[in-house]
Amino acid sequence: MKITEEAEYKEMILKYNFAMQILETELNILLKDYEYKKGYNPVEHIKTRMKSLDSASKKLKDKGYEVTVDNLIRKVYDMIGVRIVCSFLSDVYDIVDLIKSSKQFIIKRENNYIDYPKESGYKSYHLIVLVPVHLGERTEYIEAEIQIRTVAMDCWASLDHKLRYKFPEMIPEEIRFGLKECSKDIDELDLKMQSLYEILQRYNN
Ligand code: 0O2
Repeated sequence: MKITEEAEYKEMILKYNFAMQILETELNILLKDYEYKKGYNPVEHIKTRMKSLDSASKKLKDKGYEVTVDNLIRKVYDMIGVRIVCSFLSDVYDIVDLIKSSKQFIIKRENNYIDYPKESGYKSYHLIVLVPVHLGERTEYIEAEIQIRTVAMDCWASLDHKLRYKFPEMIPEEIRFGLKECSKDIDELDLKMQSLYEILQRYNN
């Protein structure tokens, strides 16, 4: 994928890399502090990535926008993406509250796709945050998307993602139906695991 404003794109990526480092550091501090205070680490794993130009360009085109640096900045909210995968449902909400309580980010938008799943069956909690990057005298606020979900939701999303690659035009109806059924099964599994976790906590107390 070609972008004509090469210098602007390079400058944008430089700043986005700064923002990604700031975001990673701040999340690390928040989560380590939480673990120290609660004596419990709610995170199974974290993945941070910068969206490729190809993938961002495709997203712009799919939405009917021209591929320009300005549109990458204004229309692609997840150039920087962080995925936090937790063991239990309650961990997801604890982490959402933790991030919302941080003075380092501004919460621009939140999408609760757990209580309100997407049509596909996709479930996850999304926070779009603004990360302040101090560049000499000025501060720029750079958008990043944080996805928080359980291991079970992550497993579903990973399969769905693979199928979207396999069937770029349209996932066959029987597979789409199967995926929606799996999404409901995952609901049940997460609720059962949550109950077991609560019983375990009672034993610990
Ligand atoms: P990738 O490859 O994961 O980066 P909008 O807010 O509606 O203007 P956007 O950004 O599509 O536009 O928002 P949305 O719907 O909240 O989706 C953002 C990201 O959530 C997606 O990024 C996916 O990572 C994930 N997601 C949303 N819906 C689904 C789904 O049905 N299945 C899976 N597997 N993931 C989903 P990208 O850029 O689409 O993909």
